[in-house]
Amino acid sequence: MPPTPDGVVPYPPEFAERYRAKGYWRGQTFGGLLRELAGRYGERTAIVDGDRRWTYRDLDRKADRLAAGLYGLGIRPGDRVVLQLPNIAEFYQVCFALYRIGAWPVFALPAHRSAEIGYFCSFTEAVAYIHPGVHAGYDHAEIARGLDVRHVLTPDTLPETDPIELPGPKPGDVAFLQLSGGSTGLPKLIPRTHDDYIYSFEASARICELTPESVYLCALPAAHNFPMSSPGVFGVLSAGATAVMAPDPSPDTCFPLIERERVTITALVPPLALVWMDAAPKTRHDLSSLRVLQVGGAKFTEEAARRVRPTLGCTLQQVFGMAEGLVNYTRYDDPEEIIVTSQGRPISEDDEIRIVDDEDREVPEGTVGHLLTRGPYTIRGYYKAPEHNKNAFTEDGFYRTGDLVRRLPSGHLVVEGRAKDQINRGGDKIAGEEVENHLLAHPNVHDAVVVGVPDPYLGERACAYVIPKGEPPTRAELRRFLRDRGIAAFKIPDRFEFVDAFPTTAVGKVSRRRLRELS
Ligand code: OOB
Repeated sequence: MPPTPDGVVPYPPEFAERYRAKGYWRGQTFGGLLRELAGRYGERTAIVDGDRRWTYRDLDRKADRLAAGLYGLGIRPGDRVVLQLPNIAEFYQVCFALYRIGAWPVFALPAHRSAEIGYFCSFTEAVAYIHPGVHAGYDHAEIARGLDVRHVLTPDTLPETDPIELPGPKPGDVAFLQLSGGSTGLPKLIPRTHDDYIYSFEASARICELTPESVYLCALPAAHNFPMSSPGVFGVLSAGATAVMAPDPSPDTCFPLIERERVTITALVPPLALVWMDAAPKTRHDLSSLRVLQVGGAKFTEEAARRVRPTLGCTLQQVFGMAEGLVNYTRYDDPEEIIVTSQGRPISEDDEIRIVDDEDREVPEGTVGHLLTRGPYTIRGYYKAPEHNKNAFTEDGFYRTGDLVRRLPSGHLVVEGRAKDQINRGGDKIAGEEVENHLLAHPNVHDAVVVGVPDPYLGERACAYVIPKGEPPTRAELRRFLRDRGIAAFKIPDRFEFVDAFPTTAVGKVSRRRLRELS
């Protein structure tokens, strides 16, 4: 499918029709959904943030008031707004306000700095940047100073006014732009529609058996797809349950919250799950309410997976998902062996899975191959990226995930590795090329390649191989240089190695594989 003039590749009509006919896309928008929920669960607690407790009605009203205020500022349907908020209640107020207008949030992570935010603003021609002010010791006003946007807002300056009638978007319209982990130069943006996203988190909430009594702790950054929709806070809200916001994911912060709010389910990346399992036996806090620990974002080792039940006394649920769409879950009633050794099976019967060799031929069942997927909540193209889309999608619309998997007879997928040039640093995704481009801007760097090297705690760490020129820079200088370029701290390589030349492949390209093996 060719992209529409707004840079979005639509679902082909015959697929859209099928997804609607099968009831996956139920023709609802985020704004309409919140109104539905406020009607059904009005006085129940939707969001807990410190001492603040917002009911469903509070959230609905606050979204209406902010939508009116933002509209008053001139924010219109289809406008992009770069949103960089941490785990606070206003995150959802802003989301729903923009959804009600039909403006698109662009979900930046709290760790992003001026390089990333500047790029998101210029690439999407954003009209506004919403930031937290000083957060985790960093003043985001610094980023705002360098931006060319019409409005800069913080939680203290959100313009609430009396609600107005807004026509609102259609269910098939794009609701927001999510970030891809990326494997090439700059992060790609992922357009998700109201219809497709609502399906993915409502179905996830059913798989996770959420009820109005469930209490979800949002410990990972709220802007990430995992705590947003798998089932995440949106799935939690769709079930009339309660979301508790954790300012950071440490046991010191989260264990008291679990005890105080009687949390039943939460989601972590593997390195945090390890930290929690170390801390749990020593804690004086009562964690007995916790029924499910979801782990995903990166491969959870079988050895660690086996320790979840004995140390935390709850069920492990492995989650293998991607912001582009497809999400796999182990089910609560799966055999323990499947839960600890697989990364789950897809949400939907209409998630099409192909496992292929380098020539796109299906591999024999049970062998490892490239995972391709297509389905009712997987995108058909990145935003404004027609050239990149030619490689990232097959002609018939399958997304090339870049993951190497094999399938068990039960349909569960086991992630065996990755074919894309992406570093997965404990769930934080780094495109080597993006960091290389920054390093190449240094006057004493002749060439640089950044690869992932194995790490027992994070799964992978980033290592930069650098060919210096002239006066060789020190490691500290390169770290400072990258920080001054304004990139997120998690992208700054953990290690720097200076070399005279890079190993090459038979055709003379730099061999990332051989560089990885060097370390
Ligand atoms: C989640 O989303 P993204 O977009 O940050 O990253 C997606 C990539 C996948 O393609 C895969 O390479 C890796 O992250 N990944 C896993 C994994 N979960 C994600 N690799 C091995 N085992 C897993 N369980 O990371 C994401 C989105 C929604 C739910 C959960 C994770």
